[in-house]
Formats: sequence, structure tokens, C-alpha cells
Amino acid sequence: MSLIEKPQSSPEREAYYQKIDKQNYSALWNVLSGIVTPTPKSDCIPHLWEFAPARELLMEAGGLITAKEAERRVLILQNPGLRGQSRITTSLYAGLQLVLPGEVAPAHRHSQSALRFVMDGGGACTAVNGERTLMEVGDFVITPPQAWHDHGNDSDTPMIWMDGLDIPMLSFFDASFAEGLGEDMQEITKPTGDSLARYGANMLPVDFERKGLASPIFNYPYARTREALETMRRRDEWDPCHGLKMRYVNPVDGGWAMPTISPFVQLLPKGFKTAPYRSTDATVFSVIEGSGTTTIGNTTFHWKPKDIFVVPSWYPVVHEPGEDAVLFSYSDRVAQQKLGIWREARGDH
Ligand code: GTQ
Repeated sequence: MSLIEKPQSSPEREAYYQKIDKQNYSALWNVLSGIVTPTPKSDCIPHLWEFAPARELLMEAGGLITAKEAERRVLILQNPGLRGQSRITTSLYAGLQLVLPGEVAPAHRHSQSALRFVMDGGGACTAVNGERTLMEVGDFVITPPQAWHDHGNDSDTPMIWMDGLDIPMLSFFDASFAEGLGEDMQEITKPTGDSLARYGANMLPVDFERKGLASPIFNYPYARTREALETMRRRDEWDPCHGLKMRYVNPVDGGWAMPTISPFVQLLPKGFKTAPYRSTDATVFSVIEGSGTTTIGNTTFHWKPKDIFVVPSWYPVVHEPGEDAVLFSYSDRVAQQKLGIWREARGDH
């Protein structure tokens, strides 16, 4: 049963509402059914952003402003239901960042967590906590909260990646802090590849002490991810809702790779159609390989590599790849799970 519907109005009641409004009160019975809803109600709506036109717009921005002047030359993906709020879902932000050859996006840090998902180009760098990593298409890169980071491109091609940040979540909690380093690039104190070797080979330094909640690995290279998916598929154990879906973990405790954002990757084989699935974590998908369709609620979207689409909270989703497909995705599941509010449902109910 739903909660009560809004009660009838009367002149006496209206006069009362006006009186209490002046004293900073309002009557719960007029709004209860709208704020405590039987199932999630979101302003976030399903949408797909095609990569080719996005790339054109980004290259046009490349002629208008440098990465340095912009600090970050990014086109924000505005959810059409949340326009002007810099949100792709209610709690998460997504952007497309362009760094042209020879450019630098200067060093800064902030309390927001960021992920980079590399889409186009290859060989640009990001530096995090004194270590530089080369980024290739499909790599998943983490910038932990308050870590100094700068981006540079020493390659000869433009580099585009998707930024996923918890900006709306931190703004909800009024917990944003940010500062610039005052220099383009931070000092590099560690050899490239150090973190992956140290923390990404099923070992940890014997006296490892954890600093912060984010994974100490900050680049999860696609080459490794893809190879793992390819090996696993030989067992042919497909989840009806997800195909072969993995989560990126923090090797320190097996938990999520990031404290506020849950990243995933999944392989959907040609001819597979997923069973309907819904969950309370609205999810941003980026297509790495393959093409196909995804039906979100009543809307079907056709996707191909580098397209981005968003599934709002509690919308049933069905994927139907036309060929072998690999999808990267991220959501706020880790945050909801920590708060005990995350829910999922399989099948048509
Ligand atoms: O690269 O540090 O898309 O600070 C938004 C805010 C990227 C970044 C964004 C940021 C960054």
C-alpha cells in the first residue's frame, strides 16, 4: 500500500499553511507521499551520448581554450533530467576530458574521488602521488581523495578520457575541499609502474600500512583486464543478468577500489540477452568493445565503442550485444552499501 495521498484543501487549512510557513514550518501530510516514495523516484533519466559528436565538440573546445587555462578542459555530461547541475546521476558526475599533444592540465587536489576511463588516443600521462602512469584505451585509473594529480600528453595524438567523480555526493554532504599546487607538474618520486608491481601482483609489502581508503593501485590496465575476461569465459558460466561481470577491487582488503564509487567491467558474448535487472545504484556505462542495444525502462539505446549511457536508479535494464561486447561501468553502490540502503532485484518484478 502507498502512503497517504495529499489531503483536500480548505480555506482554513490554506490559512494555516500560510501562517506556519512564515515561521519556517510546513505540513508533512501535504508532501509525505512525494518524499517517502514506495519505490525510487528520480529526476535522472536514461540517456546515451555518442562518442563521434562528442569528440568533434571537444576538438572545437581545443581551439578555444588550452588545458592549462581551463585547468581541466572537460565537457560535462549533463543528465537531461538534471540539467545545469553537473550530474550524470543524482550522486555522480561524468565528463569527457581532452589533453592535446604537448599540453599539461596543472597539478591540483581535492576531496572528491576521481576515476579516468581512457577512451581515445594513447600515451598521455597522469601523475598521482609522485608516480606517473601512461594511459591506454580501456585503462581504469584512480585519483584518490586529496591526492595531487596533473595530466600531460607527450604523445602525438589527442587524448580523451571519461572522468567519473563523486562531485554531487560531496556537495550533498558539503564536504568539498580543493587547492592548486601552483605548479604545472608535481615532483615525480617513484618509477612508472611501481604501484602496479608493488600492489597488483597478489602481494603486498610485508609491513604495508594502509593510507586512506582508495586502492594503492592507480592504473588497472585494460590489457590485463581483457586477458582475464577472455580466460574466464572458457568456463562459460554466464550470470543471466550480467554476463561475466567483475568489480575492480582494492587489493588491501578485497573491497571496492574506491571509497565512494564502484567500478565494474563485464563481458557480454554475442547472442546473449540479459535477464531484466534493477538496482538502486544508478550506473554510468562506457562501451569498450562491440555494439548492441540496452533497453532501460521503455527506451532502447543502440551503442557502439566509446558511447556512454546512463541507467537511473531502479530502472529495469536489459543488454543485448550484437557481437562480443565489453562494458565498463561505475555507480555509487559502495556508498549505498556502507549506508545499508543498496537494493537490487532480478527478473521482471
Ligand atoms: O582531472 O582533476 O572532469 O578536478 C572535473 C574535476 C576532472 C581532474 C573533472 C577535476 C578533474
